[in-house]
Amino acid sequence: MRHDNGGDLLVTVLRELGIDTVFGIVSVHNLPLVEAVDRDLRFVPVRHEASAVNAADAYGRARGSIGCALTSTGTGAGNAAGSLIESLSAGSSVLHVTGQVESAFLGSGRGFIHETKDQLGMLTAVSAHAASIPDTEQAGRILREAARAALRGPAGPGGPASVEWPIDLQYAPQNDAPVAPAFPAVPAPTEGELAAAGALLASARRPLVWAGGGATGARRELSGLLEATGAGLLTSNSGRGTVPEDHGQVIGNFATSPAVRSLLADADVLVTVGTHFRSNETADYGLELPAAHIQIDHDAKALGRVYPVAHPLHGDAAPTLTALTGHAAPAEAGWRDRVRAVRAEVRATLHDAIGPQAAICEAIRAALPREAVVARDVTIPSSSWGNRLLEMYDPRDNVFPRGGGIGQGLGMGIGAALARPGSPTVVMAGDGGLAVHLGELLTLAQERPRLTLIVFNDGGYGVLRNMQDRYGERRSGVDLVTPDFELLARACGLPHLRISAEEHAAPVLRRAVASDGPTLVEVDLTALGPMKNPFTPPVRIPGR
Ligand SMILES: Cc1ncc(C[n+]2csc(CCOP(=O)(O)OP(=O)(O)O)c2C)c(N)n1
Ligand SMILES: [Mg+2]
Repeated sequence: MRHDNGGDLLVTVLRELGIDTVFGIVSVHNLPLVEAVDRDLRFVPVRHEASAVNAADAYGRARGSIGCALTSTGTGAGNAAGSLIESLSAGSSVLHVTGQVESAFLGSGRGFIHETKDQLGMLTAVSAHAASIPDTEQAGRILREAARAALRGPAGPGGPASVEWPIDLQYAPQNDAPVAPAFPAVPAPTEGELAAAGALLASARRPLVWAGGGATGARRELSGLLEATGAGLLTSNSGRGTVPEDHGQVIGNFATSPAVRSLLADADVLVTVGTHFRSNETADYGLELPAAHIQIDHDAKALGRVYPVAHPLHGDAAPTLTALTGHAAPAEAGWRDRVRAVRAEVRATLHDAIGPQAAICEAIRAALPREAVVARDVTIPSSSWGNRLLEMYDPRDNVFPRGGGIGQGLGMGIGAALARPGSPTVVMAGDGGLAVHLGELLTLAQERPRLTLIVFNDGGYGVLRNMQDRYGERRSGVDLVTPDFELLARACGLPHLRISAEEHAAPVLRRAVASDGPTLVEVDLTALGPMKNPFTPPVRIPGR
């Protein structure tokens, strides 16, 4: 099939992927792509390429599929790098298409506009897959292969895929022979491995399960295992919502809490599914887990990488869980109740510890429909309660930077809100994280999605301020000038509401979430009052 130019071909490929909205910044090095997308789909002009990738990433996460970002050559592609690192860390699916200088000048060092040294090398370093389009015959194949590589699934863990496209080739007519890229074989454990792991599971009297982001495709299967065994479910942050968090056996993202540590000490078998055991979720790998450990992962390298494993099962989560559940037996009497009690205890303890912020947590949940995205930047309210206490019922609603980089929440929220226009989206951001990409307030004002942006304003990088206070160092680099958010919102044409006392939370959030457009809700943390103890992050300070 012949296409008039690269833009038309890109639209064809995006339609195959179910993508209707693309994020980016227009440039002389992507004009044909942006024009075709704007004509046939929806092009969202964000204000920084990093946000284009964040928005595309969250668009994919919110739909359980893939998003697309368009950037320019050189600085534009470089600006995207930090957010590609986030997507790489998350294994989330982004097709990033960027420009390149005219093919005649590639690598010539003549200073062609936007030319950069080894752009493909840079993209290779920050993407799961990177490729250059060399001619007008192979562009379709290369774009489809990139999308396939980006998608999580039997083919691999997924991640960002970057494609650079010389501008002369973008303008040229394209020949396309659509062929679906072949999928490699799905790994599966052997019958013997399953039987041995199954025998251990059958003997379990006090079982626990731990689910990570690799389990999110196995929602039914995971629920089935909980039902058959009476096991409690711990999750990483990424695994949240795989089984809805109002299920009585879901303890959730509380593994390092004292009550869960003692539950883990009493458990006799642990089944883990698709998790990295990241440092923040295992107290820097110091958390103790049962030795009778069955681990399921479709990445062979993950098996036993962090914790010793008695039964490594190399396979896809859903079929492997189904096979394993066939061997399961009910836990001892009382274990299910113990799990429920721990579930209630960890929640009550955290609720109490966060003081007046608990009212905001409750008000967000009460204002939102059951299925709605809550995108979270790296701010104390996210790290303390947003990542744990605020219930999630579907992993697609649970959007946060898995690599922990600040500044990505608003871009992610915009992408998620445009991916799911039928429901409201909430963004939780700190004043510091929001400032990183403050320009995206203008994207918000322009696109007007159903998005409530909650800014937790404490006049600086609160979490680092707390660390410096706690460890007795001077305050360095943590106190920030923050804007008058009411004036700022007005300047952008955004409604502004304020929460400065617990009793404001419910009415303000109800009103913001019910609106059919964006609202900036500022939480005045000084007026609201402190948490019981200043929050510090779960990181080890070397030497202390
Ligand atoms: C890209 C990046 N740069 C720096 C950091 C270090 N960092 C982590 S949290 C944080 C403070 C964020 O401030 P704010 O958004 O206001 O949230 P608060 O801690 O005040 O609640 C900083 C600077 C980071 N995580 N990511
Ligand atoms: Mg702050």
